[in-house]
Amino acid sequence: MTLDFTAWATAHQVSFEKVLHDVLPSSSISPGHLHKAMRYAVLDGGKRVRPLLAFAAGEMLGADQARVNISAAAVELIHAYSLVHDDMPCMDDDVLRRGKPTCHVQYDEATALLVGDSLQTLAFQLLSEFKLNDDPQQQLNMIKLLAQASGSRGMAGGQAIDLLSTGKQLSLPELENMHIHKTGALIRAAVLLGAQCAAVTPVQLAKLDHFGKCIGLAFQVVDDVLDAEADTATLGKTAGKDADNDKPTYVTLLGVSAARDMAHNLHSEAVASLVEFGVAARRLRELANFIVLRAF
Ligand code: GRG
Repeated sequence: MTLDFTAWATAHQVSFEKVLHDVLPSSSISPGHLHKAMRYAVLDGGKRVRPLLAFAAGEMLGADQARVNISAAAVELIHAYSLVHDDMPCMDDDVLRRGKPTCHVQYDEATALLVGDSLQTLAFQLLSEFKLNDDPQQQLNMIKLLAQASGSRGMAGGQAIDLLSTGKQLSLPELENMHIHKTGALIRAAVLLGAQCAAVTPVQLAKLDHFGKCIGLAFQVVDDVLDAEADTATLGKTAGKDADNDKPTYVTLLGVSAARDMAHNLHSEAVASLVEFGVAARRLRELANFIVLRAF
């Protein structure tokens, strides 16, 4: 029997929690305070969208589940680090994340900084410690991919552009450039890292790359719509933050209705790039639906 999407996603979310539990250092190991804070930032929260994308891509191509677990964990650790640093007073200065106090509020700023640093380096430790592909060159490509996606030409660079853009009027291409880096790069990497645990062809990788790019941008457009429309309790983070911080968003630039249209168009483009995978791409299609339709 094939599981419906919710059952499939829930099963993965539950088993992935155990993977994260195992890869994070125990709080009984020194320095226990830092390890406890790392676990606080990663465990028991989040939709795990990036890991689910890695699982969907990996399963579609017949990848070994244990290998995809490690790839997915590496991406989620980078994501968790970015949230911890983004919430700090020197950046977004937020007090609520995943329905609980942010890391620097629960602990302190210095600990939050070290949590982010340690989660980031743990991600690369995992990618280099475990065998993820029979071809060592492919595994090196995976490490490079995550480094590029999270560094100054990826997520961190997007965050830098974001910080500079506060209070400024950005054009649509400028806003797109910011989000392709800040949010899109890691989502794209999640798809590709899941796929690269299998023997994927360059043509397949290019199709998945396009899927990841479209869905990564759609994710941000939807996030902007939700930020403008949903309440704090529903989001588990402070709602209306972008407007309060005078940040350019798809909603401020286009209005809610056109932002939704844009998300729909990106969704269609993403799904179109899965055609050659046929029914095997079912989970990726369902995830695309989930990412975009959560704002409708
Ligand atoms: C600090 C280097 C550095 C980067 C920060 C990702 C990021 C860059 C900041 C997060 C701020 C933000 C709200 C971005 C918008 C989209 C986004 C990434 C939302 C959070 O991701 P979800 O919705 O969160 O997947 P959960 O909690 O479900 O994992």
